[in-house]
Amino acid sequence: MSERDAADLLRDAKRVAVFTGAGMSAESGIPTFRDALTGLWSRFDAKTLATPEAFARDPALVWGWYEWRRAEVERVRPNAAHDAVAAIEAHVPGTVVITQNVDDLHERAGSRAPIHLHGSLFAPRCSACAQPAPPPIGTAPSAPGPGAAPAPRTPEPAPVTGGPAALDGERDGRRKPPECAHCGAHVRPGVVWFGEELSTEALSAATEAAFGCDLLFTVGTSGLVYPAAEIPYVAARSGAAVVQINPEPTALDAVADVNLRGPAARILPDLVA
Ligand code: BJW
Ligand code: ZN
Repeated sequence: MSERDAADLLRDAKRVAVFTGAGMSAESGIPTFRDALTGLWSRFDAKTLATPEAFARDPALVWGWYEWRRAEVERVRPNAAHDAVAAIEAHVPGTVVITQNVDDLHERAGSRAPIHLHGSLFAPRCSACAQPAPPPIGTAPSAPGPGAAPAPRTPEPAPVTGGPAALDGERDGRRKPPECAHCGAHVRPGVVWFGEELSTEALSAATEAAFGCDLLFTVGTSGLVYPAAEIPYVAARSGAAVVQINPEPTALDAVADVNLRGPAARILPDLVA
């Protein structure tokens, strides 16, 4: 099946779900995780930065890394794929956007209430009492230096030496996390790390949307991370058509009725044109 078939499916759909991953934001300039040369996990070690154990071991390293990523997201704009998703929402009432992304680019493109399965860079909370904390303001550190992770294939961004980022005990992109106003414990990034449970509310809402849709787009995700990667299977099992948009083959190829190979910012706008 072709792009034309996918556009026909969209035209006839009554309830659409759009399941997105890091590839959705790639053309805004935000790196994916697993792309071989440019993915975050090719430059940084997930175990050292994206687990609860990492935060317990070195909170300043982990907080600094997420602050750097938050600042990168703040510097970029939604791309044509985010705009196209917002256009689908505008044309097909009841469309649900389910994202694994921790950026806010869907919201900034006009999507109303995307479900953030893996949390958000903009919703920090207390690591002990879970109270939400105010989003940090001000400059962010550069990416962590050699203490953070090996850089097997590409060089890391240069570590900060001196300047404003060296204030408050910072070095190599480290930044001391704020303290919770309620209990004094460290504030942590509001994202879902490996080995952590997803929000029950978010996962239930996503599962319900996948179960109830007649068309699901899976866009820019490798489909390797569970339980999020179940979502297209839930849709397929309930009888929905599944359309995948990705320049590369993925683990979700088999569940997709239509595989459109190409960048999201080119293919999605064509479907809604
Ligand atoms: C383009 C493009 C363009 C490029 N256009 N496309 C079952 C089997 C095996 C393992 C497990 C399992 N169930 C659970 C696990 C363990 C684990 C897991 O899945 N591990 C696997 C990796 C092996 N899962 C967990 O740990 C989860 N928790 C859990 O299971 O808890 C259980 C529990 C129960 C009870 C008590 C306690 C616990 C949590 C997973 C959390 C994932 N977190 C991260 C980091 C978030 C914070 C942060 O941002 O730092 O989420 S990891 C990372 O992967 C991030 C992403 O959301 C997620 C998915 O990545 P995504 O979006 O697919 O990106 P990539 O890079 O993989 O793919 C990008 C794609 O884009 C590629 O295909 C490109 O081709 C494409 N692309 N340019 C379109 N222009
Ligand atoms: Zn607290």
